[in-house]
Amino acid sequence: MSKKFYVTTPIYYPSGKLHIGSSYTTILADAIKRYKKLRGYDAFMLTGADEHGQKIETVAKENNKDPQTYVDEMAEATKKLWKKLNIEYDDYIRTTEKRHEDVAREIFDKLMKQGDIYLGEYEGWYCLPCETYFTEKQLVEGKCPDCGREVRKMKEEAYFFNMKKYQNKIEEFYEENPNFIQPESRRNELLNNFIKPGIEDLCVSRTSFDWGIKVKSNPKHVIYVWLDALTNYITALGYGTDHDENYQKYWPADLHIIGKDIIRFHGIYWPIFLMALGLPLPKQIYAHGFLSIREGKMSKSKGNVVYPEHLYERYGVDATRYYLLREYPFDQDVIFTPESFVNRYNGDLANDLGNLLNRTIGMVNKYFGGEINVSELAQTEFDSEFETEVVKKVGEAEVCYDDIHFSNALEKVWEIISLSNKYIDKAEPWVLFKSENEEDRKKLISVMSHLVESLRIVGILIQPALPEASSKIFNQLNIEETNWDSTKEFKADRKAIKVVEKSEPLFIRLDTNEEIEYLSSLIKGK
Ligand code: ME8
Repeated sequence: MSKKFYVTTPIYYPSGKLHIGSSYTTILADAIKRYKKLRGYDAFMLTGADEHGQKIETVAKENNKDPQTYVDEMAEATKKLWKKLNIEYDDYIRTTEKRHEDVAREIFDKLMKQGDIYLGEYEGWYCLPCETYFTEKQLVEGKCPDCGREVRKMKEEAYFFNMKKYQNKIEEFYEENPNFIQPESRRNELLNNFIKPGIEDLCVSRTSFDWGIKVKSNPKHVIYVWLDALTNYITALGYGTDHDENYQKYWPADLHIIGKDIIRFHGIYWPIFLMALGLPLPKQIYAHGFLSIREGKMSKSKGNVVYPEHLYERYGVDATRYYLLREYPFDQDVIFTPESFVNRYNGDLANDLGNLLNRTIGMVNKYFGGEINVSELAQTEFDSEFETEVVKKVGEAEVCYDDIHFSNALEKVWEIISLSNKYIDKAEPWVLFKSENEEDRKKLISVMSHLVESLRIVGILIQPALPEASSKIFNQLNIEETNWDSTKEFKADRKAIKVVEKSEPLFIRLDTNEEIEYLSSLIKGK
């Protein structure tokens, strides 16, 4: 039986349209799932929507909709977006679904019965018009940080989770599993700033609003949105029901992908909830940095948000995926700039990769009428070095993919592309073509078959990130052998070559100034 790999994204709040930040998280999860599938894993990807809570209730009201209608519409729109971005998720969980609500309610009940959740009193600064509690620290000059009005100290009955009980257990777990949180800097931050100083008990119910899962034994309380939301990772798999095959097969998650904003919930509370339930903990959590623009945070009210539609409708899905996966460093924030987008597109995609394919197909047609019998090839002096270098880069790319360093993995793949373009310049096929010598003709066959083989390898390596471009390469070069392991051996005479008559450009070159202007207009704001 093949090994399994379970990867998740956060379940996003449907409080507004999703921008390219959340698209990145989802694209990364999809690329990882595709990669694992290529490596022979039985890979399962989960995404979904976090549909309860006061914020959603309020936004629905602002849209003159009841919350359920509002979240239904948002879920449809989000699923459409993921389809457009070629996200191959296996399940889409919504916290308003019965399959989730029933199990989340039981989980809360169980935790209460076994004494992990107790009834206490919540005290904080309450803003009446906003119906929200704030801590002292959150107040701005003693007033509500949202509306600026007076707040008053209020108390209400609330349930709490006894986090303190798990203090030692979680610390031990962190010590024993140093790779649990990636990148390491975030792990250390969490451990030193939040865990070691002492974890406070967490308030896990609210009585101030209605839109949520009601506590079974005390329905004036709704379950705190994070306890509700985090359990999605197991409820989606059928945990706690009599059809829990997916739970049995896929849990524990191999990787939760999240943004750095929600690391505390995933790195501390989620493992503690699981410990309390006696369930295995996820194997790894990867928290990526945040995407912003030069001016700072993208913000709807400032009107300077880049939505994924802006990119994929104009530049294609693969270019959008490539940009995000290539530009995002593993352990830092990233800034979206019009210049970097256009450079990546024109430089990496249109010039380097697009031209390599285009040139190769053009030459096979011009020199051989589109078909070559590769059994007649004669090595050129550049071949063996080229082969060795490509195989080395394949190995390096693989290590990066395994470590979820996608940007570095793609960098390695582009090094293969660059080696291939340099190989053309060195081998000078146009000179070999002009020669009357039979040996030169055989060398020309070798050059062409080396180029086709390197494109075959590139086509396989880019599959997780650029699924469309990859299949276009395979189609245009008539390539059948596309399994990952076949990239480890450079075999120029794999198969007789037969290419399309005219190559279809993978990426049409952009007018740099025009596109920079277009992209700049998106982030100029109101
Ligand atoms: O937090 N850059 O949902 P959410 C990069 N419902 N990524 C970004 C981003 C940015 N500027 N903005 C958002 C929630 N993200 C909860 C999650 S999970 C059990 C519950 C991405 O809609 C990033 O992945 O606010 C971040 O963690 C997530 O969206 C937050 O999404």
